[in-house]
Amino acid sequence: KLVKFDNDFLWGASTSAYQVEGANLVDGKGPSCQDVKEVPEGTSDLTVCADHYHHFKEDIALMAEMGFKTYRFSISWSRVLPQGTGKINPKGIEFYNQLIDECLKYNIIPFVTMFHFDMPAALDEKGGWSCPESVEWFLEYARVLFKNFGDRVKYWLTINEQNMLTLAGQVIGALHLPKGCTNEMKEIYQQNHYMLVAQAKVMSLCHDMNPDAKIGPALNISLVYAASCRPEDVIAAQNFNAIRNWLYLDASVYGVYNNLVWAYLQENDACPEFADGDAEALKNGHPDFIGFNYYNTATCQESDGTETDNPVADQQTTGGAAGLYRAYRNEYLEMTEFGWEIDPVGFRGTIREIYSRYRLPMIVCENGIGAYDQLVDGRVHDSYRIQYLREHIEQIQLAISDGCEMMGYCPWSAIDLISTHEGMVKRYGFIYVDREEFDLKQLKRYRKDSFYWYKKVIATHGRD
Ligand code: BGP
Repeated sequence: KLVKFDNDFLWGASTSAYQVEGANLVDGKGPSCQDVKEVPEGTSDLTVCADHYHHFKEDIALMAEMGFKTYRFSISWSRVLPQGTGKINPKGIEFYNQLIDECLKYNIIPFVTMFHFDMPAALDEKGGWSCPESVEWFLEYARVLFKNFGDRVKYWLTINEQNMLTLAGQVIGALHLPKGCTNEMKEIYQQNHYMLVAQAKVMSLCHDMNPDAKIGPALNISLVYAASCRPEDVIAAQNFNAIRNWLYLDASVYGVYNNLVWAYLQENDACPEFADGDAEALKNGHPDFIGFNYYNTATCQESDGTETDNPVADQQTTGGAAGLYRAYRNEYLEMTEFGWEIDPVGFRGTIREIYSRYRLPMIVCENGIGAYDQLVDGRVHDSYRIQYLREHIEQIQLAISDGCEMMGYCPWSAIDLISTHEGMVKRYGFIYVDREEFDLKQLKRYRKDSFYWYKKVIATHGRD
């Protein structure tokens, strides 16, 4: 029997600062690693994005019109601390104060990500997450956030998609290998370790400074299928599951390293070094909920000892690890225009698996379809988006009926913004941003068909 969505279910949507705000060097903001990286040909730079920085009132009014109960956005570290540490930028604090207050004006709960791929350039130059000091940098930044916004922000997300950063951080442009690095894998897992420790310490700090606030990770979690019922394929799928998903959640929730991953790291001489107090810090930090992004599933077969660069098995991660698993194209699944597999049923499976392992309430922080939307006579007929989201919402309802605790759903994205890889052509929003007539003062907003549809979904608590 299908269980209804609770009246307090948090319907909303997501954005991230560097992809939506624009104004990237305005009002004292320091550059982030995203601002200084070379803009790949055919994509868009970050100077304007959707100019949410100047349009946030209009944007939040549109979100309120859709009936949002929450808005998941991120704070730009270098807008608040232009050098990453030290001097605070008052204009940055003022901007986020206004953004938060604007949400609260409409009873929209701010759900705030602390770090979404945009390390301040000043810290990035020093090595970013490769520096042991990065733990302290993140703590200092967190203190500034909790102190300035903790009276009104009750939900925090630590690091967006730490697993994607570890598995594909160089592609995202937010993780680097220091010059002369000889053991790439060890280096990457050391950076991952600093992030895990930083996150654990920040969760503890949050509970100390704002006892009524709730905090959790925002990972990209997806079910991993075996390509067949051959036992070797099943073992390969378990390996990838551990490397892709459980490493991060086991560390955040239980404060321990996943044993399969630890064995894999040992075999490759890539175990991270623990500083004094790290093990304790990991144990002490506890999330109140699990935030996760879901776009698609992954499928694996036994490794034949070689690597494949098959890109379709998983959205952003590589084709496999020699000897452990090999990526496989799942022939049962359709793909988006951008080649991402679509798997609503796998969404239910993902939710079930997370819940049975960790028994914590969950919120979906991202889910959606990127497409070449067309604006015609002021309308965008994005029936494909409606279909995609409807099918995924149905699976959440099934998962709730399975007994899983779901707090909310924040598809990607509230409004069109810059895609991590494709620029503005790959759109996700309910609200279309017209950058065609590139009049930067205007960047006119249009309600897509999915806007009206989502409004109805929210008003009817999940029925449309
Ligand atoms: C997630 C990121 C987002 C977002 C989304 C869509 O991994 O957290 O920042 O961009 O993926 O990806 P893309 O923009 O590459 O289509």
